[in-house]
Amino acid sequence: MPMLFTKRAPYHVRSLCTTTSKHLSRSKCAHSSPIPTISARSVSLSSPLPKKQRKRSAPTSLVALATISATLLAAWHSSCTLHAEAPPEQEDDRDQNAKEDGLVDGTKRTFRLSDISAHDKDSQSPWVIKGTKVYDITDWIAGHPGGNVILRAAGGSVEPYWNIFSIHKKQEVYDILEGFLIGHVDPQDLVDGQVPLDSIDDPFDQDPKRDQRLIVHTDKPMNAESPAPLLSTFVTPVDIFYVRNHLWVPRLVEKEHKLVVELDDGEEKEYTMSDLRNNFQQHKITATLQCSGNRRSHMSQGSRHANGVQWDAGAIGNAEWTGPRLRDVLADAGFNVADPPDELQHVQFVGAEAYGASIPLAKAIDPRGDVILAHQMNGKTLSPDHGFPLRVIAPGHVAARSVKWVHRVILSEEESASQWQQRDYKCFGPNDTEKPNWERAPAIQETPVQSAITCMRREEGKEETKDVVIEGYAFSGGGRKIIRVDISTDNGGTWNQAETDIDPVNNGIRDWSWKRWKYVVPETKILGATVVVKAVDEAYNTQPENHEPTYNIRGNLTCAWHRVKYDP
Ligand SMILES: Nc1nc2c(c(=O)[nH]1)N[C@H]1C(S)=C(S)[C@@H](COP(=O)(O)O)O[C@H]1N2
Ligand SMILES: [Mo]
Repeated sequence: MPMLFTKRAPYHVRSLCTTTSKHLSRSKCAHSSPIPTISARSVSLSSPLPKKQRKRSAPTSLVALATISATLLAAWHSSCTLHAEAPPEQEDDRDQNAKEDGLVDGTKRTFRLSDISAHDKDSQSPWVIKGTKVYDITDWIAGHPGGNVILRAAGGSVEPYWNIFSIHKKQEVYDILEGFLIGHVDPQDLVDGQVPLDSIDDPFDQDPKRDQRLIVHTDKPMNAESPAPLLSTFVTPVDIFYVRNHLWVPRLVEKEHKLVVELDDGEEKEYTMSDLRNNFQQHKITATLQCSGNRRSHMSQGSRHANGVQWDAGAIGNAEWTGPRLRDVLADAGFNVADPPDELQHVQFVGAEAYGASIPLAKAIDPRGDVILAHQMNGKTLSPDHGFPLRVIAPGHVAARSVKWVHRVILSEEESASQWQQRDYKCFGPNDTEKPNWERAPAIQETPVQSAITCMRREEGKEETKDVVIEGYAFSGGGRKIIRVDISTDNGGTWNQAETDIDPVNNGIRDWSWKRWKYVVPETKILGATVVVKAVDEAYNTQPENHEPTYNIRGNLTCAWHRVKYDP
């Protein structure tokens, strides 16, 4: 039986502190203030197709459907455990007749919702509903580029899924589906001519509960950021670590979880979680994850509206991650990490819910690249939102490449074919807003230098002198150290340096963690003033003064000076 859609009231979100980029005050760092109700929104992902498909073998039936997206080809890897093992089911005669009749004229038959729901993912003949039409997708599954992911919808409406995988919303896909039409939903089960909402499967209904302090931008899928003032510790607590999900949270069982490594010759090697924990040296790295969209709202406010979730400065966090090196696992699987073939350039990762991304092979096999397959975050088993039981951590690279719920690693000549590699996480010229050339822009990997103000508060015990402590983070991609953090309390007219030796000193060669900084100033000096921060990394890269030069329609990699007015 499909899970039922629970008619939940929209989330009421409360957080300790609401920070906005324009306005951040002492009082806001200290106590709670309610945030307005945020209603559930369904997020539609951009969709057109990447031209190149990854070179690898595919079932022959797939060729016939090759016009459907390479994005779903990536998803195709994600699902191998969902079906096929189910025992043969006794179909009732009516179903059989319906199917036969359907071949002749599928429009004549009607089915009760209760009958349709029996044709779920475990059934021998899975059905889906779209609108009020019923389709038997049994013969589509083998060839469906998204593979068994479509079975998630079996027994109910396919629409909630196609709202997520918006790539389906086009005529050629509808035409394929039409070939599987077997009838209509019985009018007795319709309300106002439609399938009632409460019978529609909600892909998100197994999502975990989240900490109420997170600032929720969308709840299905969950996109929630840390309230900036809570980013006040070197290691960010798991509960308030930002959550960025494109889809639902797959509920996985550690004992059953397997990681498949697909080598360049197509050979596959499988690892259980216990193999990964016990048969490899475990590494602990402290690394910052930053969403490509962190501070996007600052770009929207400082330049023009940029598409995507309007994150403030809290789509970033620093954590301790533990697991084996990807390099060691690849070597164990039989890959020559010391001398890889030239044409192999990428390592693709596939998440169990269908997300996918890739990193350059050079990063994956660099002994100092520290790419790990993490099963722990801050010393504890990963939480469902952050990738339980296994996720990639590719430190120094944009967080979109640190694939959660990873269950497949593929060595390839090509990047991941997913929309998150081919389209969403790229930048374009400030002028390139109408029809950006997706193929020309490279996928974001290492990230530029960044800094932000997270809190301004009166120093404790210094009430008479009324010093204000300004705090924040600075971070750069590629393991480049932050060498300086510059602060201005007159909107960029004059500068001083912030204190940066707050956190443990990194003696390693690369710096995967943010550097927190602090600057203390008499309150009288900054009342009504605009405080600005900019950072410099070891390559002497720094941040642009304004948002316009780095404006891009996707709002990725916002990194202009962060300006906040002090107005207690
Ligand atoms: N499987 C999977 N991995 C994923 C994502 C996802 O939606 N699914 N989101 C990516 C993006 S865009 C970001 S910013 C990080 C967020 O990681 P977090 O939710 O643990 O903070 O995960 C990345 N890995
Ligand atoms: Mo992200």
